[in-house]
Amino acid sequence: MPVFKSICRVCHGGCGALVHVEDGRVITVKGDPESPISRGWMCVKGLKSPDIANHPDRLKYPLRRTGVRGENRWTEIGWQEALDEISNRIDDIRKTHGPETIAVGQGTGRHHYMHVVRFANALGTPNWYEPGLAQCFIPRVTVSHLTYGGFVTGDYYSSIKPRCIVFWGHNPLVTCADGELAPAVRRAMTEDCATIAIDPRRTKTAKRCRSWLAIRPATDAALALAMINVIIEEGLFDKEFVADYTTGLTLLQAHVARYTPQWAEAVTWIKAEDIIKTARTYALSKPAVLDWGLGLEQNSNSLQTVRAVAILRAITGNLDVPGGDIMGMNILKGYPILKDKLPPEASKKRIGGEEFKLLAGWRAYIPSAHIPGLFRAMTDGVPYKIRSLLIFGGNPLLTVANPMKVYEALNALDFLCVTDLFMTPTARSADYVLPAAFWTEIDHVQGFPLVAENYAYAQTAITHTPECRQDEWIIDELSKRLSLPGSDMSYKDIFAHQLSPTGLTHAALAAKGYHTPPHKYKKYLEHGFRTPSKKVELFSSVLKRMGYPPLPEYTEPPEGPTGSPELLADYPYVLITGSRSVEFFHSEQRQVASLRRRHPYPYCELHPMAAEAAGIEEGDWTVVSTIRGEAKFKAHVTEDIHPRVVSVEHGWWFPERAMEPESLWESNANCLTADCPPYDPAFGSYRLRGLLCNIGRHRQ
Ligand SMILES: Nc1nc2c(c(=O)[nH]1)N[C@H]1C(S)=C(S)[C@@H](COP(=O)(O)OP(=O)(O)OC[C@H]3O[C@@H](n4cnc5c(=O)[nH]c(N)nc54)[C@H](O)[C@@H]3O)O[C@H]1N2
Ligand SMILES: Nc1nc2c(c(=O)[nH]1)N[C@H]1C(S)=C(S)[C@@H](COP(=O)(O)OP(=O)(O)OC[C@H]3O[C@@H](n4cnc5c(=O)[nH]c(N)nc54)[C@H](O)[C@@H]3O)O[C@H]1N2
Ligand code: SF4
Ligand SMILES: [Mo]
Repeated sequence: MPVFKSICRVCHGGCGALVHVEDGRVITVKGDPESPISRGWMCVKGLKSPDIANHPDRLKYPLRRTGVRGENRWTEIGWQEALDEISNRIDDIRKTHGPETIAVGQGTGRHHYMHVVRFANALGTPNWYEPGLAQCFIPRVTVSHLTYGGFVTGDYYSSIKPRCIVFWGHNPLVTCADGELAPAVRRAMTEDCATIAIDPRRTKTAKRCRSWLAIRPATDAALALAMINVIIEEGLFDKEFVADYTTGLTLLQAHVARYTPQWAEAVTWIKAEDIIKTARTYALSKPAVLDWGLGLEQNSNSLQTVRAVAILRAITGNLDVPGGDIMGMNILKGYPILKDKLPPEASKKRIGGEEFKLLAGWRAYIPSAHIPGLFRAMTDGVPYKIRSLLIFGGNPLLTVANPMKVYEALNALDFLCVTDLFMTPTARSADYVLPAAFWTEIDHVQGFPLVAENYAYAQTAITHTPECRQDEWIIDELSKRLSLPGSDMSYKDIFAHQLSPTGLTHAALAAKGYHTPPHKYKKYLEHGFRTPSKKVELFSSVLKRMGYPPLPEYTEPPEGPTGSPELLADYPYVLITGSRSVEFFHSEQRQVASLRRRHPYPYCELHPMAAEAAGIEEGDWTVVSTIRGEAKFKAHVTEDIHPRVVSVEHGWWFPERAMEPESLWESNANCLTADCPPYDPAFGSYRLRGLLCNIGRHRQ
């Protein structure tokens, strides 16, 4: 049986895979022991790739809607017909109403991510989005750039191992997020390493750590500020690095004086003595990695939370040292996203641009539209009506807050086109549905970890599902029909552009597997940090200029025991949503029997004390409610969660009951979350974690 080497992409990806093929179909997928990163390991989703690739429900032909919206009646059509008709509709709308009325959406971290951004720019619409962004990764990426001039990741690859790792709102042993693969993280968690997890849940990662700090959700900025206070007051900071390579220590010192560990204890629910101990351990055990995750971003104080945490790395001198937090090498040439093709007057029309400057303004890392505003503009027409949405792999009915509003918005569109692997609830509302290629069916070049790009790999299409096409091909075909700028350069031409600094061709890299040049440490010694002062900006000159607080501040979560005490009697628990499980990627794979058997129901986690108070037992169906709505989950009663916190899974729909409209809301975590203000003032992040909820037994 022929075996091909490739890289799994069921999640953000990165594990080396050996793909066994028979009659053009993937038969088995196994870990590639020669991968320098994953060394033969793959998670269960990756191993079950054949069950996804060959699933009978895979979309196989372009579909045109024949029934009313959502009725699920379609005609199979050919690609020529589909592409001609779709490009005609897009052309009509852009000519009649303006290109900004066409929104372009996609899912998280897919192979075609940058190609979608390129397409939106070429089309002349400022309104592209993906459901993470302000709620995921963009705060970390942007803050790293503002503070240090580049993105950082933990150095899990050096022969010098970290002596301390802090996992902050992050569970990489389950999530392998953004190319930080679990086996590399696990290898770095040696006996001599002081490992600390800051998380309201004792996760798989936390269970392997020496200490677990069960923080109150959305109060991480308070903890980070108190740790900065201890490190400065006790003189534990790296005096040489701080003096030579940072600006603003004196201002920072005065600013954090009020954020004492005693103050933070009341805010965060973590004892002052534990805060002091954690600060000392992190500052004194060098080198140290501070590995941050999504737990810091899904709240309305995301900028300042991520900034406070980012500063800890700099004052302890852990930046770009072996075994510390390393600055990305960015070994690939930047993707040609045709930024210059979006006229300035079009950029000004971006929804949210005036208000959320670090998400949607010109200074944003990749400017995108504010999601709540975008969906509102589909129904309300404010500031103007969004008439069309083209989605390349995204399921906003499950992954965006307030799905009932999203549903209303999708139905208010003149034109919706969705490209996906499966007929999702979102796709069912479309006018056209296009069948996407799976990861074994694509040609691609990718740098990893995402944004840092310290190594790279290439994929080639190994198998083929007859009428399925990779998203980049679909975009190129639409671009040609619309005569968009850049349509003379295909996605395959772009491989050479991306790889030009490496001297490799796509074919050579695909044959070689990974390109892992040695990491250059302390790059700042040559040309400083890429910030206006060429130093790490503890006091951010950019934020000051933009009118945001230049030193990190704590803001109480607007909904919570302190922010909204009037709600406490009815909603006594703090809610977090969306902690990942290994079997599923967001709303995906619920139709894959081998994975669903391992995780058949949506779960909520609650502490035995909370369960007892509500009369709930392990396995009971439980209703979780907030002031916005309710959803149903099976109870998992566990001591591995703070007694006052309830955690629910996100992304749940039931493909086996897809035609029952009510089933879409039944266990949809986003019926509980908040798409309404207040948002983070710079990113517009809305609240998916750190809300108030109640729990009760579900009565049939
Ligand atoms: N309540 C709550 N909501 C959340 C979160 C949370 O923690 N809590 N997390 C948020 C975060 S961080 C993110 S990033 C988002 C993710 O949100 P989404 O990206 O919308 O999530 P997915 O369910 O992965 O949707 C992707 C869709 O793309 C399809 N797909 C997979 N591969 C391909 C491909 O190659 N091409 C195409 N065209 N389609 C493909 C899948 O079948 C699936 O239907 O969810 C957000 N939503
Ligand atoms: N299997 C699988 N892997 C995935 C995904 C998936 O859906 N499934 N999604 C991918 C995506 S898009 C992303 S963004 C990453 C996310 O990857 P991670 O950041 O590693 O993971 P999460 O599980 O979303 O959240 C991390 C932890 O934050 C904790 N948490 C919640 N609120 C708070 C808080 O206020 N403060 C603190 N300190 N912690 C808090 C949760 O309990 C959770 O354990 O995972 C990626 N990988
Ligand atoms: S962690 Fe991601 S890349 Fe690795 S096997 Fe699992 S799904 Fe694939
Ligand atoms: Mo994400």
